[in-house]
Amino acid sequence: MHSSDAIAAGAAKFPKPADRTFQYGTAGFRMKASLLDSVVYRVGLLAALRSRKLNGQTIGVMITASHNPPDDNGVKLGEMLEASWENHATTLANAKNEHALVETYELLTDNLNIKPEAKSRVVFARDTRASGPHLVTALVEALNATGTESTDCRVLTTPQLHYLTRCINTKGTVYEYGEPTEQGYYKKLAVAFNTAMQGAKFSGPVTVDCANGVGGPKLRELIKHLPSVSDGGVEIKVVNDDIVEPEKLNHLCGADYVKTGQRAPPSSQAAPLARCASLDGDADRIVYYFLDSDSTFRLLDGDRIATLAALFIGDLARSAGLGEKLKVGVVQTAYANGSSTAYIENDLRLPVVCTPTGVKHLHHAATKFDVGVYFEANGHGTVVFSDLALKRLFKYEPKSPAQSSSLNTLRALSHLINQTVGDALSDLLLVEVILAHKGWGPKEWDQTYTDLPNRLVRVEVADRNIFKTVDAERKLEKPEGVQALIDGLVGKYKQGRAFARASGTEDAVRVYAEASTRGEADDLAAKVAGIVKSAGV
Ligand code: 16G
Ligand code: MG
Repeated sequence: MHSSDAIAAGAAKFPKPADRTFQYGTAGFRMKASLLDSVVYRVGLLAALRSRKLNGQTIGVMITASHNPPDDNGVKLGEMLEASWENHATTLANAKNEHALVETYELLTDNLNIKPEAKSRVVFARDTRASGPHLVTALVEALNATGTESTDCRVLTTPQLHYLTRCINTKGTVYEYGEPTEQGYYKKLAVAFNTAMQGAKFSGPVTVDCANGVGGPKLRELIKHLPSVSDGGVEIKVVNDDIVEPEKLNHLCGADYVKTGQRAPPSSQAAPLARCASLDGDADRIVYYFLDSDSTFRLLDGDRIATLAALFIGDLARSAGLGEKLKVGVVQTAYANGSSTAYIENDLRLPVVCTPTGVKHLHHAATKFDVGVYFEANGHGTVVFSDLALKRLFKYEPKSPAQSSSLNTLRALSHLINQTVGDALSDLLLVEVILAHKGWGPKEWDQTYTDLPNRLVRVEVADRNIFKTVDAERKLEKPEGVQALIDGLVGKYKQGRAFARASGTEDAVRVYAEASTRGEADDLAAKVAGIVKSAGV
């Protein structure tokens, strides 16, 4: 069959719901799984186009809705798409029937100078949601219709799929990333972890809540590759790893539950001062927390992981003799607590860059540093080493045993930390390594600086799209006059800071405020929310 006939025939099996308009956002497409058939089919077409455009480079496609409820699902390309390709995704998804779709597909092929005869290759995976296997059939239909060579990697975490894609695309080059298998992923992490742990010692277990998602079985698999507790390994207690009952996914557990509600999952049995961590539904996000001696809940979020990593890596670079040659920098968003930014700038003496929300913005900014540490407060993040930094790191001849030991740890970290995207499993091991080296429990980690009290408010308005931001989302440009009102308020609060931005994933505007006391932060947030509400009607 001619490919356009095949594409039309496939599309007819997965018709677009007439009353829906879809948009490729920061998290790809995400919604009720029952609405996604046509969208996934069209993302399959997009992946084929993208791969042909890149001369047969392998493209990853992930079917997941991360921290959303079990009935939702979503789909996104593994790489971080440029805005123009997000628009192509949106255009394909909204073509109203199979004829319009074929027309759009052919138009894109022409406009983007894509050679229809070029090879296209896709690898894909899904999380543990019940709707996953059915959506995979829509994806496969599109890949077959476009003559794409595809590999079904079945159930994986999002970062594992990113890992595989990078391994495949770098195989046989100087940038070879690793063995392109799931086992290869565990082995790489385990070897790096063992090396990074030399000279350090664990105290006590870490309990990891896996949100009843794909992180559960994958963490259990990873543990099999790590040294046992009797051999000095870290004791990882896995909880909330039920993937048999799909309705349990992200229910009363997981990173989003913990971060949004600032509370431990009700299932948590951890004793005071014991380390706890929660992953999200596709394991690309992690937060830590603990109960203080008086049983108050203390969150160690993405800001804390970033500051811990920047502190440790900055010290290692200096003690390895590479302080001048490895410039460490930190990337945050406006949601980062003001105290964390002050700590990085004033105590760690490292530069901080602020970007708009969304992993791709942070990732991009982080690649500008030799070693770029980036985390969103919600726990998405990683540390990226530039090619030049890696070259310096692996070429450098240590001048003393102390330099040599720091150098070994730093080299191991460059393998342990997932370079493709934030990875909850890799980040977990990174934090464990650092705490073990420093001999710190969660309390010592928490005491590095004191968070400013803050409040996040969700405001529903008639049309959130009228709220336009500038300056990395820290200022509102539109509606006109609103920013002046916010500025007028903020000035009245000690250490006050507030901003409002339209959510990219929900139909609402989010308001963030912080100030020197709980009462002031709450008051400022409520007043800014009031301003947004009146501007949004
Ligand atoms: C998406 C983003 C996440 C961001 C969140 C903000 C990726 C992979 N995910 O989940 O980084 O924090 O959106 O949500 O980029 P919001 O726009 O609703 O506040
Ligand atoms: Mg996620």
